[in-house]
Amino acid sequence: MKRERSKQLFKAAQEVIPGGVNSPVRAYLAVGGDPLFMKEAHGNILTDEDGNQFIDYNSSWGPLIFGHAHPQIIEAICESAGMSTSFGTPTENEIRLAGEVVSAVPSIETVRMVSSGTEAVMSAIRLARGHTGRDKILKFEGCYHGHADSLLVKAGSGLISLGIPDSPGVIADLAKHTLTLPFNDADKVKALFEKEGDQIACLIVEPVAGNMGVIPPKPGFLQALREITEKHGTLLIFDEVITGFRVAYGGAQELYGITPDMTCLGKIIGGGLPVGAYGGRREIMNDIAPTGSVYQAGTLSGNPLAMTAGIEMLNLLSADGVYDDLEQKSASLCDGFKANVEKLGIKTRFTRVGSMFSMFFTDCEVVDYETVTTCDTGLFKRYFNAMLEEGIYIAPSQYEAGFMSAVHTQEDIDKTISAQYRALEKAITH
Ligand code: KE4
Repeated sequence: MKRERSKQLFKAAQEVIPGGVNSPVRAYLAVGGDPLFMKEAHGNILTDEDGNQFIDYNSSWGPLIFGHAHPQIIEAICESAGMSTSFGTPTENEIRLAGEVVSAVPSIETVRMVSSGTEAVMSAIRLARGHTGRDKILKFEGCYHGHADSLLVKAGSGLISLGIPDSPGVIADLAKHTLTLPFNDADKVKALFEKEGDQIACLIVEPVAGNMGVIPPKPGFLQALREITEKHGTLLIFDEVITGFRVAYGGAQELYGITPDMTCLGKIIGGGLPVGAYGGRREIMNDIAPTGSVYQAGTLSGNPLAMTAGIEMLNLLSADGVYDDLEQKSASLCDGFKANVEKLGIKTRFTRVGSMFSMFFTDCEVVDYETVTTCDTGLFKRYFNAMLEEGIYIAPSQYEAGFMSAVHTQEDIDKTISAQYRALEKAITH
């Protein structure tokens, strides 16, 4: 596979950008080699700067559930851009997107748009602390909620991939207010709350963990979090930046029937443009400026292009049968992968919730950070590179999710399954 142009670009990028990338996971540190520089993408096909083409299962880390450069979304963005790229004033499309989010997501009565998932979570945490007057927050090891200081404690995604669960620069005086527990262990949550529940402002959780690879909640886990937080006056925050509009139109809270106090969104609701959002019950959200005194602001919050892209994306997603189709395609792909690893006798574990899925190179049941770190990351590294050679693009880390889109065809899926067989054969023999 030719990689000359990407190599040249990576060299040039490192002169002017830290590590040559604008986000660490893109640097391929977990899988080796120089990162591929993409030139364009249409539907589910990526084309890199050397002209190599790939069937894409990374989906820009989740937002592109209707594939790249969807004509309806692009047309709407172009029309919007022609009327200005930003006003810094309220616009009608902010009402339209907020209205669609409010009607779709059970916990949200009002919602504030921001420009990234990190900003959404950071703001929700500040609001929870302001609303409750409490300082402590609880998160789960291996869950990733963006890079706000309070959340860079035993975090997932790029931090696990780089083996740095905590980040330098996060001061101890702040980190000490962030409590962490193993994901999927309700008993430990109950015990902690019995001790200090009255000091905990919020519990934030990815209802389906997507930053340790995909780890579904154990039956009853989310219900237990809801009951325990309710009992202690702690706000339950679902970080649905990945799962929002991914696992169901109403997100994981619709799928599992659990209503949190606040929800953070991102990725899909921006249609690939920079958006984040946080919302919840009116009595909580009214504490946010200008109605309340908890401050949060943003020059490009509610950006007209991002609002337009989000409106079109949710328009596409709200059509009949979209989620049934995503379910069927994702099941077909994962069944094919399972057949491959069985034939080759490779110890793996599979997880999947709707169109987000993972294959772990381990023989241990993966339920939390500790069990997920039993994976053979050396085998994953060989597998990732063999998949690239076969024209299949997956996330460059064992600890990220795979995503199916509505524009993958059965032909793409069949092609992927046979390509994966060859990639696995290569990975286990080197
Ligand atoms: P952003 O600030 O990256 O838009 O969102 C942060 C975030 C918050 N919550 C969850 C559950 C998330 O998964 C994320 C970001 N996800 C990672 C990939 N797993 C973004 C990729 C990257 O860091 O480049």
